[in-house]
Amino acid sequence: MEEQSSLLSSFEIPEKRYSCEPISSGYIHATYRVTSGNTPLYILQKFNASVFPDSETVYQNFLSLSANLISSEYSQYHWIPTKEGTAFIEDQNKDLWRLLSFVPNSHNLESIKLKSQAFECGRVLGIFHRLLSTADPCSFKEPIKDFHDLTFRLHEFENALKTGLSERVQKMHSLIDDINLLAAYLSKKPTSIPIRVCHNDTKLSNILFDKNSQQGLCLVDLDTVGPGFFYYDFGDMARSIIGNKSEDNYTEIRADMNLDLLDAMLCGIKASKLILGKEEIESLSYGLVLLPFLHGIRALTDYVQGDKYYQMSFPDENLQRAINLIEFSKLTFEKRDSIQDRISEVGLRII
Ligand code: GN1
Ligand code: MG
Repeated sequence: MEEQSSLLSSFEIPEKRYSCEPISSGYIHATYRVTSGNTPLYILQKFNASVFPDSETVYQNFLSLSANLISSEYSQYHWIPTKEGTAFIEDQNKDLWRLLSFVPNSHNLESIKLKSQAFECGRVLGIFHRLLSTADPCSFKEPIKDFHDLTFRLHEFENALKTGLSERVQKMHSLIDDINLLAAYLSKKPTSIPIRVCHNDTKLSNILFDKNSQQGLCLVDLDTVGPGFFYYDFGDMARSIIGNKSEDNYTEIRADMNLDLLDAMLCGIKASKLILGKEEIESLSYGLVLLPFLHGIRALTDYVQGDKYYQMSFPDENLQRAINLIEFSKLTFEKRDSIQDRISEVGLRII
């Protein structure tokens, strides 16, 4: 990790002996935890500029967010500039690196076991949206165009089927019926939903908890922030909380979900005092079908195109992940009515 340690001298931080260890979760950037002694202090990342070609937009969005997310938790999460005052440094290979603060005494969870944890996740999501409810979504540029746009993602997928690796198209064939069924349902998009500033990557691993109190602290990994619908952030978080099987669990167990955890997450949103519109509340079960589907389709598109987008740890990872995600989307599709009933019963705050 010498290369990483030497990069640190370019950033505006105290001169100390730091060590860097890789963090393997995350499919886009290469991430390292920077410690001094046993204390984690920073997150160093080799930034994936082919996924985020407009790195300046990512930085500007982070600054705009920080101006709106006024709370003690978010004030601990910052982007540390270089000694020259820039957001990134470039190494000899022209790769960009950036440094973020490690929120003190925080950790993230691999899975949710307790209702109290699901409640905290919902509360963190609600606070994020409440703090941003007066921000102008137009002042946040989309870092990746059409990121959660179903029509665009299906179009990419269909192109991949025509131009991708034919032996891989064969291997994924058994998923096509489910994809068609879900795409038909999802094509009737909810209407009259206001555009909000959304996080757009609210999965469980992006939620920090306090190590001692186990309280939820904040959402991190803000690169995908941009205009969107509340049901995106709800659906992405809920899918990663209530499922019995994470997207990268490649064991044989069947997908299942725990609706008591969904209730708890909804109670957390209610406790955050976030106010939603009636149509937004009615769109939440749709979001819980949409988000796993979108991630599944994207993983499958990448699989068919030869694994160019996501970082992989083994050869068929994209296919395996897509199978998990599409299976989960189908489950939430089949249970959509009881899911929406539970949502209504919680009595979220309505405008
Ligand atoms: C990517 O790298 P990571 O894990 O933060 C992806 C998300 C997906 C996720 C898979 C920019 O995020 O959309 O949810 O993989 N981010 C991008 O869970 O594509
Ligand atoms: Mg991310």
